[in-house]
Formats: sequence, C-alpha cells, structure tokens
Amino acid sequence: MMGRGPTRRGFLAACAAAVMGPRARAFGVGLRQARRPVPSPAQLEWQRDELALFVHFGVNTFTNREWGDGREDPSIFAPTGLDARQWAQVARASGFRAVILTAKHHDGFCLWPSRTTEHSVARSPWRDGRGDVVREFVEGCRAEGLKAGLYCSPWDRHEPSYGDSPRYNDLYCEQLTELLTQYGAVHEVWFDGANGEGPNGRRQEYDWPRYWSLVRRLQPTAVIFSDAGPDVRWIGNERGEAGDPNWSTVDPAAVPYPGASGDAVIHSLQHGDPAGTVWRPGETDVSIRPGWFHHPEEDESVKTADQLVELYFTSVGRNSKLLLNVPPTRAGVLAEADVARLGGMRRRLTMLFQEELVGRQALSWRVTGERTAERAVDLGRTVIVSIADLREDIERGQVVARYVLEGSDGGTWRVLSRGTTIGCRKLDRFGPVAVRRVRLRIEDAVAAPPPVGLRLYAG
Ligand code: FUL
Repeated sequence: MMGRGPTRRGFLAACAAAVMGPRARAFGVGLRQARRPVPSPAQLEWQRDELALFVHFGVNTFTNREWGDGREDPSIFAPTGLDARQWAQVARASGFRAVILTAKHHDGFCLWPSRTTEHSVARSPWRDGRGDVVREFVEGCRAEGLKAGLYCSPWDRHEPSYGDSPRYNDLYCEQLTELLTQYGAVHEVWFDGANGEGPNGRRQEYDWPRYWSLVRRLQPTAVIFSDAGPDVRWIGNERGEAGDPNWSTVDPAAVPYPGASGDAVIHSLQHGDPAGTVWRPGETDVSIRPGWFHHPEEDESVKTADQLVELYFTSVGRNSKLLLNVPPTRAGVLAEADVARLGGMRRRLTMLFQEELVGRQALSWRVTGERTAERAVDLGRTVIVSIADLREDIERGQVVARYVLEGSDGGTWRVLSRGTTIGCRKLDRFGPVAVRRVRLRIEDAVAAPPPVGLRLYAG
C-alpha cells in the first residue's frame, strides 16, 4: 500500500505534536483525539440523506449498449415521452433525497446543448433540437424538493482533442463550467476515473486538482465524488456492499488518483483507515438492473424489493450512502417494474422501522476503560427485537472499532450481534429475540468513545 505504514504515521504524529504546543499538552489533550478528522457540513448532510438515485440515460439507451464509442449519430437520441419530473416523483416517493444524472457518459454525448461540441441533444430530433435534459432534470428535482447532482465523464470517446491533454482539459473544464453555472445548485459532482487513449494514440492526462478547484469555486457547497474523493470516495465495488469495517477516515496516499487500480486500492476504498488523516466517507453505487443503462431484455432481471432492502442494510447500514441506479427507458421514464420494486422497498423499510422500542427508557453510559464503554437500557417489559440501529456522533469523528450487543430477558446475557465499526449508522439484524435488557459493549476504539446512539426495532 503506497505511502502507508508506521514510519510515515510516526513522522506525522511528531509534526502534529510539535505544532500542538505545550498548552494542549498541559491540558492532557490526547493527540489522537485532538487530531481526529471530522466531516464538513456538506459531507454530514450528504451522508444523512442516506439515499440517492442514479440516472444513467443517453445514447446508450437507444443503441442498447453500456459503453458507447462516440460514433453515435445524435439523431438516435429520440425519447418519446421524456419526463424528468416522473424520475423525481418516484425518487421522493421512495424515500430518496438526491438524484444524480449522467449529463455526459463515456460516449461524449452531452444531454445539454453544450457550446463545446456538436455531439449533444442540440443535434437530435428531441424537442426539435431545442431540448435540455439537464435543465428538465434539475427543475424536476427542485419541484420535488430533491438535491440534484451531475456526472460528467472525463473519458470522452467522441471528442477529437481527447488525448491531447492540455487541450482536452480546457474543453472538459468548459463543460464543467457550463454545468456548474447554468443550472443552479449542484449538490454532488460525480467523477468517474475511466481513462483511455485519444485518436492520437496517447492516454489523456487528467488534471484532477484543476477540475476539483473549479468545482470548489463554482459550487462551494457541492461534495466531490471520485475514487480519490476529495469529499466522498467510491466504496470499491458495484455490488452494493460497503466494507466491514468501514471507516470514513482514509489515508489519502492509499488512493493517489481516481482510477488507480490494485488490491491495496480496493481494500482501502472498501474499509477506509482507522488512522486516516482525512474524512472521506464511502458511497455505494449499484444498479437495480444488471446494466447501468436500460436494456429491454433486462426487464425480467430487476432487483426485487427484498434485494433492495438488503442493499440498504449493506450500504446505509454499514456507515455508507446508497446511490441506486434506476435507468429510464427509451421513452424517457422510469420503467414500471423498477418503480414497483422501489415502492416495495420503501414499504418494507417503513414496516421494519415502524416501532422503535427504546422510546423514553433511560439509556445509561458507563466508561469502562480508556477505549471501552458500555451503553445499557432496561426496556421495562419483555419485547421482541430483530434490528439494532447504532449511531456514533460523527460530528465528533468516528472512533468505535469493535463492539458486542447483548440482550437478556432476566437470565443470562446472550449475544445479539457483534461488529467492528459503527460510524454514522450501523444496522444489525438478528433474532427475533425476546429481551428486556440490552447492552452494547464497546470493546475497542481508536480514541475514548463518546456516547453511542442505540435504537431497537421489532422488525
Ligand atoms: C463506471 C462506468 O464505466 C459505468 O458505465 C457506470 O457509469 C458506472 C457508474 O461507473 O465506471
């Protein structure tokens, strides 16, 4: 793993101690506590939203491909009943708080009338060439009270300047500028790391620092997603599974740039790093279908409501956020089957979390050691539980590394679940078990743990 290991950490710790000064030391502020990373307000809000809908739509929808080669005739883009408001309505009704659209995928076709290229909706018959999917999309989101995010692929298989690095970087920054200045607030900018060769046979060198500082300047409150953040990282797979453990802290040197490959990179994306110096929570992206774009032959392979609920538990329930892709059809609407499955997912989740059992019962918190503590509650009656919802106060950082949850109905304590990290939200399913008293023992942490939230559900 690049740049990791005790030597580098030791060096950083020594530097930190030097700048901390005698005052902090005199007050006994532990170095690790004082220096633990915390989320920015934008990262905090991003994670608390829990669910975002991903919308892959473009020429691939019409060619029935996953990756277009950039040679598509723009006239094939001809949705017959595009209704971005429907995307947003479905998203809101299913409990999603944000939607991210592929404004440009690898084929280079722009869903907005970009001044930078002819490969766009402006050359299509849709709305007589006067349409703008990005505009309809952001308006649909706003009308439904949802946040809008944009994906603009740096890899561009149409653009002739791709591979001529400085020239393409200028063009790409112009595209970003159009997207980030003409459509109001953009809450997430999604950068894919895919990188190919241009027509000149040379690999394009992306200027990530330039792209990111442009986003910062034009949309200061947006979170920037990529394998290498800077705000939000890819979770390392497209199966919908966050790692366990999953730290929101990372060592930035472990994933030096978006698209970096290797087992160490994937490990670090999946798990983060308890000693990481930067707050960069993981986003779990997965499609409701086998592909990212809509293919009619996959209509029978839409994930079931139960599978979607499972994805919620393996992403949101593992200190991550779920970015679930639901691709519009050639008509330009979300398919009936997908809408039905999303509705099923929402109903099941509402049922599972209908009745919280701790309620007003007093929760005790006892510090049992330097890095250990115990949360306990007497529910006052015997109840059936099957879900525990644990939460760290992540505004103060993430510290829990190992815990065990136990329950008793008067006799001996039995283990309900064991876990590693908690973070923003950890959901454990077990049982169902009859309990009257429940205790959560924090067995290990990377700093003294502040009180952890505990809620219980019958499920
Ligand atoms: C990948 C892309 O290559 C896929 O087509 C899709 O957009 C996915 C979300 O990201 O890297």
